[in-house]
Amino acid sequence: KAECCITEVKHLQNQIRNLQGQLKSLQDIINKKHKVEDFINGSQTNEKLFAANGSAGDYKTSKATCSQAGGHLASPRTSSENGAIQRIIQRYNKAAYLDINDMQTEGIFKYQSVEVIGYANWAPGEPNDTGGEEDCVEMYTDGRWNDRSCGEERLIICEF
Ligand code: 289
Ligand code: CA
Ligand code: CA
Repeated sequence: KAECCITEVKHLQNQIRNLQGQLKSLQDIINKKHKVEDFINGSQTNEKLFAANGSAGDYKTSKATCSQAGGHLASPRTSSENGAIQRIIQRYNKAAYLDINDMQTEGIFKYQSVEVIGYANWAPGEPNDTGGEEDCVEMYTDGRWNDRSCGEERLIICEF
């Protein structure tokens, strides 16, 4: 009986070693892919991968484009995510819409039209709702936000 158990334990130990090896290989592949994404057109935090392919559009088009790609229009919830999006904006030197708007109630900005924002990085004096028609939010190359009309042409950055 004892012999049987020793054999089983050894077998299990072998399996664990194999799994550890496979895990290490997978981690190496993921790390490499992260580097490639960063090198091409992506930028990431621990949680999210942000990406652009150079295409541009107004807010509605930007949202639809990201949704078709299986993601969402970028909506930063932390300064680290804000920085990751900013890096892409700087690479393309073109401002981008965020998935944040105050369409429902003037002055109350929400993520994806649903949840009141818990993080913001407004530029000085913003949001100012210029002309009473700025319900979308763009990020400048310095990472600051400006409320802006939704019909401008902006770099499309999606999050996955
Ligand atoms: O149409 C007004 C916009 O172009 C922007 O003009 C200035 O940069 C600031 O007043 C912004 O708040 C405004 O969104
Ligand atoms: Ca507004
Ligand atoms: Ca504004």
